[in-house]
Amino acid sequence: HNIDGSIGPQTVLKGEYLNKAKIAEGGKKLRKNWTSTWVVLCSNQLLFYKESKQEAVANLKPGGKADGVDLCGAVIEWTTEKSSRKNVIQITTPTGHEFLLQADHFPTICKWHDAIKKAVDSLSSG
Ligand code: I3P
Repeated sequence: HNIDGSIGPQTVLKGEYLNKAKIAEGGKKLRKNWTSTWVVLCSNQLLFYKESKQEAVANLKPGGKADGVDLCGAVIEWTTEKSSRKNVIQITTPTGHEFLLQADHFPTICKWHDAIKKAVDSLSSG
């Protein structure tokens, strides 16, 4: 995010509805609450929108607001322990934020895992 909390112009790599749960913030465990969220992968961050895809797309313009996670230094991994659900990936940030993303359709979440991993890897090598 920019200094004013807005999102500047950036490359959108992928956007899709996924189930999302934030399970820790700043290393502190949170009560799990799964919500269907429009998730957008940009080159350096993951954005979460509670509203519809249309509103999310509109909000990508400068001045738009979204809940986001900086992918620099993030760790992305499959997890079978953090949820009773299937097809769950976990994203952990260096600041101790932990998110779970899930889709019932395995190929869907597989593509997200690979795309996020690629984004994280290119940030560390760049
Ligand atoms: C949670 C809710 C979640 C579940 C979580 C429960 O209960 O059922 O769906 O996570 O399990 O604690 P509540 O709504 O009362 O907070 P999963 O669906 O991912 O299993 P957990 O405590 O084992 O994380």
